[in-house]
Amino acid sequence: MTEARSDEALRTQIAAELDRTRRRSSVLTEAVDDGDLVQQHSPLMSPLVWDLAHIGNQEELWLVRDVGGREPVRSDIDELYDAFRHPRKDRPQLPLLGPGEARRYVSTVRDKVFDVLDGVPLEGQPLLDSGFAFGMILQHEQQHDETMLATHQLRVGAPVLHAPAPPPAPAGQSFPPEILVPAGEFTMGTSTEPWALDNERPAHAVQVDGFWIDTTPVSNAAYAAFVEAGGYDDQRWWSAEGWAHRVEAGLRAPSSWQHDNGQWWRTRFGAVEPVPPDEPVQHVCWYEAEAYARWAGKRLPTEAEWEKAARHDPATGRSRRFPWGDDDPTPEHANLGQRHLQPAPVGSYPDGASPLGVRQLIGDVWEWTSTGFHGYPGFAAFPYREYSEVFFSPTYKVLRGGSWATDKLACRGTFRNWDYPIRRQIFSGFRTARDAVPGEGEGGGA
Ligand code: AVJ
Ligand code: FE
Repeated sequence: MTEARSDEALRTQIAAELDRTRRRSSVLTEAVDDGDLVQQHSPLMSPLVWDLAHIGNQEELWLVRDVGGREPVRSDIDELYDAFRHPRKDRPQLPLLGPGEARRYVSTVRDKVFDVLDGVPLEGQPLLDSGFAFGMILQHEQQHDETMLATHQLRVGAPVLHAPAPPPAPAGQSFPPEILVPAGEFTMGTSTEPWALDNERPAHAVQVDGFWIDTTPVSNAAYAAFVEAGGYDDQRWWSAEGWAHRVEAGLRAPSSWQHDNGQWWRTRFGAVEPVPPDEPVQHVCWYEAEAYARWAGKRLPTEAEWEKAARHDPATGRSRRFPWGDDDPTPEHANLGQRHLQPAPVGSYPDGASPLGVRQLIGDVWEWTSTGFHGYPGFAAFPYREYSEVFFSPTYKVLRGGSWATDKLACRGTFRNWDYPIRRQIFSGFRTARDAVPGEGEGGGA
């Protein structure tokens, strides 16, 4: 491929991804009426109309003004859509753009962005190399699409979003419940993935002791056993902060579960249905995940353990982009991109397994790790401190792997998400791990 050809291909790809991503944002904001768009469905979330105009405002700031060097479209509204100025709970009271104005605004910005994309070099400075700024803004919109979906899940009312259920897990397969990852060094993070965000960089060697990790995320059936064994009433399984939160928030089961007529039901995007036993549990907070793990005689994996399980190839010693290799995700690898509106049953996606056979690390549910959000050795904020650096703190816990609601561009083996340990409106689940006993995990590396 000549350079001119590959530059052209990159521009075409960026344009296609911008269109594809905006179609999803449109579905999520056109599914409800104007009243629903401006209303706050939960104090944890913004009104959907805020997310929409905020998507356009970030795009304007970075691509129209910074990369494109163009005049502002609307410099008067920057302050309204600055996430650091107004907490989510206060956003409905702001003089926000209305639904029609917000739609016109994002489309005016987008027209200018296509014009900028036509003329700007996609190399020569870090913000432009490989189209990074466009990749960053695409991922930003996709992240807000996932946030808007969490708002839809909290919204009360008749269902407005529809999608086919994921296919059942392949019949007749067998796999061990947990997998041994031998001790040894691996490469964590990346210095080469073109659209990786600052907190994923740089690549660095990490020594990891041998450990066992669950082959799949923890299922609803397994989690219900914890609930029914009285797990929410037994302080032994909870950390001090976890127990205090359990009591104060009155937690009894995952968010959206109710027990009725001898079985568990859940509300999913406005529809009430039995909790499917084989699906990964979701809408649990870090404290619940921690308590379940302790009850099960396990613990949460560290972030390094999770990434080693997901990326390390023992045959070559290198780290892959994804568990299955370096190829971009397809529907055979993982449940991503809001193709379905729920996780796939545990044991799905054998083609997406890691070299050692760990499944469903990418997609389905975000997985809580035991690790606080921090910068890797050699971290440098890029292109702005407010994406990651200002959140580096042990009070934010790292989640990995993306959910069924995460776009394939906004998720990879190195991608890091974070949230407070009490949050569970996100599509969060987990898997458990335990130390290898001496002798089990030795000799695999070093
Ligand atoms: C990476 C998901 C924690 O939603 O707060 C969106 C992504 N940053 N706009 C968030 C983000 C700025 C971020 N998370
Ligand atoms: Fe944002």
